[in-house]
Amino acid sequence: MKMKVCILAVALGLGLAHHNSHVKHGRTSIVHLFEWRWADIAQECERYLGPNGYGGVQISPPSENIVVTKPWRPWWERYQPVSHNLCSRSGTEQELRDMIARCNAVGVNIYADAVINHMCSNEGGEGKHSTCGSYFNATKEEFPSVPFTAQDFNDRNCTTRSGNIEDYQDINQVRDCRLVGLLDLAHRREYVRGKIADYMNALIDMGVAGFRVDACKHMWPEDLSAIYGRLHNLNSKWFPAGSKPFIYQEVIDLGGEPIKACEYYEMGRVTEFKYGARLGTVVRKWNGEKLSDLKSWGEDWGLMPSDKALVFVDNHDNQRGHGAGGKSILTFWEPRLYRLATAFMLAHPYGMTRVMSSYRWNRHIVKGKVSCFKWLVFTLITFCSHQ
Ligand code: AAO
Repeated sequence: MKMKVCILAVALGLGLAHHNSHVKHGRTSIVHLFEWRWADIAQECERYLGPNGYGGVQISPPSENIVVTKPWRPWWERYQPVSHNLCSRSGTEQELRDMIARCNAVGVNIYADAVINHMCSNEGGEGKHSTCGSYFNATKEEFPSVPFTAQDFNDRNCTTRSGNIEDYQDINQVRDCRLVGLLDLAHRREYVRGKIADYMNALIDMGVAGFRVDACKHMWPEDLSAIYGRLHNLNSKWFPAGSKPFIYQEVIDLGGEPIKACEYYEMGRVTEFKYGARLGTVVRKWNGEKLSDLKSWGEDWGLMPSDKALVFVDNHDNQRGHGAGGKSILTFWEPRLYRLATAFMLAHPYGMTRVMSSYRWNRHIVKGKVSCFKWLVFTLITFCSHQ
């Protein structure tokens, strides 16, 4: 059954057109500058990344997103687009354009995080609380800046009562219902495919070298293939004529679900989540494993083929308890083991490697909430036991 699924994907695929990262000077790694501002990324390319041999940067989603206040602005609002305009907390369209040109000039490629599976949450309300001030109405599924209207969303194809994904064992739900309430675009529609391709092409024309495509598990491979097929070649000012954009697709496949990473191999690289999870167990010396066991590291450990994999020790989700990976994931909170794992990843020839550059946050705020909760429970129990 597993083989059948993957052979079908190969038949639908576009060959290996989108697997070349176009990194310059034989470089092999990229870095995710999570939530960095465009102006700072430009400086970082010139001052550090170029001189130190980084091949590229994954930038945070550049599209306009909803502004969430609860009461502070969460990082994850950037995964709730309301238009394809290019202004965000990272900067203006002009700053984005300037950064791409300056990074390209020093041989550092830019890969944009493309959030194309959905728009904002169904609870996003109505108004202009968006990063460029564009009006939208999430309740009515109206996004006039694109424009998308209710018919461009998947509601009629979703069979769950809530409209959300309720069971990851049901492929139709995973791809046609809403991921945590995010309004799910109907990629079967030519119009929707065209609008998404226009957005990605605008970035390609500006000079990006490719994309991390968000939430690919939640899109049908044939729809993605149709969208990728509409993409322009890279800008010949910086890349050889005829170069196709590099694509790496976020698919979380740790086993145990019917949707497999291999369904996406032929369309681009795929994020290998088993890499960080498994490397974490070895570096932590769980299960009695030793670093020397890593001499067979790679496909022999159940990882996907090296030329299909985009690998990382941690990512922006699992370093802060979102997404998947589990307790073995190493992050900057454990600096000694994290450095060790990152150094191993960079030295080892498996996969295309991505380093994480994030920021520190105050974990005590969350701990404070837990403590308050515990205190409340304790008080209630004490109170009730005295009644
Ligand atoms: C926010 C709020 C939500 C609210 C929503 C709408 O947090 O409470 O409902 O807004 O108002 C990010 C944040 C989300 C945030 C969202 C929108 O992480 O918290 O929601 O922005 O603002 C799934 C997807 C995967 C996705 C991941 C987070 O498959 O694509 O969830 N990652 C990307 C981005 C991420 C972003 C989005 C997508 C949305 O990287 O930053 O969300 O654009 C299983 C499945 C996975 C699934 C996980 C989590 O994993 O396999 O596919 O990921 O569950 O639901 C073991 C298993 C493993 C399993 C895991 C967890 O490890 O082995 O398979 O347990 O059960």
